Amino acid sequence: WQERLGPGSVILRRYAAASDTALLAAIEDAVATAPFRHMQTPGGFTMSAAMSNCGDYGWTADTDGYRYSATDPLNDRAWPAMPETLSELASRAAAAAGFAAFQPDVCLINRYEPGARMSLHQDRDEADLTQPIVSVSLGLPMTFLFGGLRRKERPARIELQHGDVVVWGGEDRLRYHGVAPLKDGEHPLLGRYRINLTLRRAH
Ligand code: MD5
Ligand code: FE
Repeated sequence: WQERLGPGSVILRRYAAASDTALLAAIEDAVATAPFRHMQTPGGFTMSAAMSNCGDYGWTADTDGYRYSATDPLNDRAWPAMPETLSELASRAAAAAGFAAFQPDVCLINRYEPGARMSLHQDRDEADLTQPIVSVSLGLPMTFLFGGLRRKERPARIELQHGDVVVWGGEDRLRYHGVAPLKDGEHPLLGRYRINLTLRRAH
């Protein structure tokens, strides 16, 4: 079932639940080549979520800034290819939310353990901000912080669970957002982790 969050954003509850084992197999495959790592921010902090990517590009952060890169800075090799199960799920979800013909070229894989969080930020490293972003939550439940177009606006708190997919586009594409510190727990498939897949069109 669908819940509208804003003019351009929709939660598709449990949309990815039936594909969970296929998605996890695809993630395991990707991180066998491009392992999870904690990136540094330009401000000198270490991100608490561990990250990897698959697709034509990968999102990276280091002390020089944020960018999309065609190769993994850990080994200078191409990122693992994006599995079709992933790109197909994202295109279908985007279409269900009203964005036709979304073809992601990056999947950022974020892995949170209890206590890990993501502070309020905007996603603006992509070339075409009219393209939506599709995010898939797997594992432990979490509280998503959905803010406004200005950092100072107090964010709404939205609970997301295993299998929930959110499509963010249109007027909501540049909203400030973040992830509250993950609570401890045990998920039958993922143990003490939440994994978020963020599918985007970078170029
Ligand atoms: C997460 N990841 O749960 C989120 C899911 C990131 C990130 O924020 O940058 O890796 S993507 C949530 C998102 C993307 C684009 C716009 C909006 C939310 N929004 O307008 O709220 O790991
Ligand atoms: Fe973000």
